[in-house]
Amino acid sequence: MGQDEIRTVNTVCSKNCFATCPLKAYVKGDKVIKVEGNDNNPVTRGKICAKGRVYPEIINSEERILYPLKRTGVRGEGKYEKISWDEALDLIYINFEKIRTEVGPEAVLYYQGSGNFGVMRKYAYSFWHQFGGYTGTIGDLCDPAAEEGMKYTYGWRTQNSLADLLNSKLIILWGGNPAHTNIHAMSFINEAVRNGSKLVTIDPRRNESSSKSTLHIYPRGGTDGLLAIGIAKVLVENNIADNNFIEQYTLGFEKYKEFLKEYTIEEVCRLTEVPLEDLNKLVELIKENPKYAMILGYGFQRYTNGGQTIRAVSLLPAITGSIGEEGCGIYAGESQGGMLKWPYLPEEPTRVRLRIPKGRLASEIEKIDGPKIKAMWVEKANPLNSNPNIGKLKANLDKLDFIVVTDSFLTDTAKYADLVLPAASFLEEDDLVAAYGHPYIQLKQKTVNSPGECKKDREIYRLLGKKFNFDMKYFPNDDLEILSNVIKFSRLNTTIEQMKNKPYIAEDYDEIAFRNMDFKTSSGKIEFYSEDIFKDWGVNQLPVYEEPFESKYSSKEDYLKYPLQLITAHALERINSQFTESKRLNDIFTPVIHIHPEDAKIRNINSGDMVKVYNHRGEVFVKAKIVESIKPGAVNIFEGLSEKTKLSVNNLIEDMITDMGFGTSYHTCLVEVQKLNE
Ligand SMILES: Nc1nc2c(c(=O)[nH]1)N[C@H]1C(S)=C(S)[C@@H](COP(=O)(O)OP(=O)(O)OC[C@H]3O[C@@H](n4cnc5c(=O)[nH]c(N)nc54)[C@H](O)[C@@H]3O)O[C@H]1N2
Ligand SMILES: Nc1nc2c(c(=O)[nH]1)N[C@H]1C(S)=C(S)[C@@H](COP(=O)(O)OP(=O)(O)OC[C@H]3O[C@@H](n4cnc5c(=O)[nH]c(N)nc54)[C@H](O)[C@@H]3O)O[C@H]1N2
Ligand code: SF4
Ligand SMILES: [Mo]
Repeated sequence: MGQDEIRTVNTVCSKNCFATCPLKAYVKGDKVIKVEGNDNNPVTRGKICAKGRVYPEIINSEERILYPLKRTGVRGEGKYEKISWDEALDLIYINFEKIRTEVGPEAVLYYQGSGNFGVMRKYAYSFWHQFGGYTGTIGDLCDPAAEEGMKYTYGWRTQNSLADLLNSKLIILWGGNPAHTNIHAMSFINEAVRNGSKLVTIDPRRNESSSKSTLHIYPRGGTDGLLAIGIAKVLVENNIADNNFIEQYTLGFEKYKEFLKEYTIEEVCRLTEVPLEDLNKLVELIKENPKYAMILGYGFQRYTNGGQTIRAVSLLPAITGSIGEEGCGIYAGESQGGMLKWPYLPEEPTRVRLRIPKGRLASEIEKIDGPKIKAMWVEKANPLNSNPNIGKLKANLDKLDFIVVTDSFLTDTAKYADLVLPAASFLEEDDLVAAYGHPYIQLKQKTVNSPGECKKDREIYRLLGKKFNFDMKYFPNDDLEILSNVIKFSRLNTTIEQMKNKPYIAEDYDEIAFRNMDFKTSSGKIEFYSEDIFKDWGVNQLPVYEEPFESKYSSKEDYLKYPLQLITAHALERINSQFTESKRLNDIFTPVIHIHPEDAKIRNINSGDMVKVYNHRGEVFVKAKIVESIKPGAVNIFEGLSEKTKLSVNNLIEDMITDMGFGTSYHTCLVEVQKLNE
């Protein structure tokens, strides 16, 4: 094919995003010149977001790292010299072998983030298992509190198809912002509303998805569990319940009913700061439409009480039997990811130490019992931006002997590495990607060769396998052959050839979740009362409300100094810490802090003023934007802003975890805001 000819390649956006859009990439020579949506998936319907459209700019960016880099300056300074791959592999070998033999393999912390999804992520274990062990992380920065909370309540997480939202008369969107984070869900919500469905949104911000809602409830951050208890109390006391459903399919309702009596509505309204009138309006809507769809976002689980909150909220539909039919149910995300089985896993060594919760990385890296962490391998992650308590994390990373980061860009974390390895971009590799916002598994096809000396993570491990003299049968070299074997091993009824044009969906996929009322809890029922949750996590069997660990009531002294609750929602123009290299996106995304007029007034702040946002952990500087749409007492800065812009919001946030699942409690955070230059 001539250099001027343009070819198209069907591929997939494998970023950590509910949407997982199939893409059509236009390639000229060895450059991707344009990306658009592919209409071969009935959920995504050819639509992509602005981030998808700037991929050519990102993958052809001049900021990309093209060669292995060895640090020459002090950590964080970003001074590096170019070295060869041979030198880079030698450096890794010398450092890792020394640590492995002198201290033990657990002294190496292997840290994998969510920068890029696909089954190929599992290739890493061909190396780490043969290394004899490692220290790994548990839990996640993302949604494990919800996963765990749902597991003890419904057995697992699944949802009706997004298209089934069109059958709903009432949609409750709770703590989610699909206009930013799940564009296909938002399309279906908008369509449902156009067809007459009512939308209720619940968020301390009237967020970007609430413009069409008939009712918006503004709870105080972290109090949604209590709000759900209040709603349940009014529903139950007014007998707005499906007693047959409760009898047949649930466990522990009598105990739950008694438990509801321990709360008064006055107390619920006082602590959640939701007016009784709003709570009653929502109850009225549920009374009119007892079968409704409830979409659970991830925002309200990012508190120390996140798991119990998910339990309390997700139990509401069970009261009116709003499960297992058309037009109702809980949308909590889904994935066919578990269907993809990896055929190349060496036996797990005994010295794997899975101990560090990602959300507590800053503290635990130092505190861990047994061999101390001496080295760290960071892949598809940017912990010095994405994880909480960056100040502490930096101090602790500085104590390590050797840090390797594989990335395409010199991120805040890469600047702390001793060795930075140039990673191929997600469009330069083949993979199979299972979505978590729709039920399809899609083939991501390589579009172009990587520039410079960039390598896929998988290739890097293969080189290391050779260097360490490991068993090479676990390091296969042909991507399409690997993926073919994954398909066979996972018994998917498809082939690579078919997947080039058609996404895969399991034959037994059901548009209606729980149609057969098959709840995979111990009792086989929806559990209002869970013995297992007490046994496994030591929390109450009932979804008892506990105040978040850092709040106006639980940390009164801090509250006097830092009286605003910080929310760090996800931005439209970012996927977490990614896309900061796009000029086109930076031109339309101005980092700001959203603050309510009342809070701005007492601080003499006007829109556009530079302010300092601070607490005892750190400070960031940002422009103020006064908005009526945020609750007084709360402020919001979108997460994922890099240190380049002096905006690592995670400087301000404690590394605390959720009550179950080892999730991260990002929004459990008090700050003060001060106008600069006064
Ligand atoms: N454009 C874009 N899309 C993304 C991402 C991205 O960064 N950018 N990230 C992806 C990832 S990794 C994830 S996990 C998902 C996240 O997807 P979402 O859950 O939709 O996003 P969040 O912004 O975390 O939280 C949603 C909302 O929760 C609200 N919130 C905060 N505290 C509370 C509370 O106490 N109660 C209630 N009711 N609401 C609260 C926030 O104001 C926010 O509007 O999005 C994915 N998609
Ligand atoms: N304050 C606050 N912080 C948050 C959140 C919040 O709500 N508030 N949300 C959190 C959530 S939900 C999540 S999921 C995390 C995500 O945080 P992370 O797991 O750190 O994920 P990303 O920021 O998406 O990407 C990390 C890095 O991966 C790199 N990368 C991409 N593809 C590849 C690849 O194929 N190979 C290699 N080696 N590198 C690659 C990117 O260039 C990027 O630098 O952030 C969290 N941080
Ligand atoms: S970032 Fe999300 S919405 Fe945008 S193209 Fe990728 S998967 Fe689609
Ligand atoms: Mo996430």
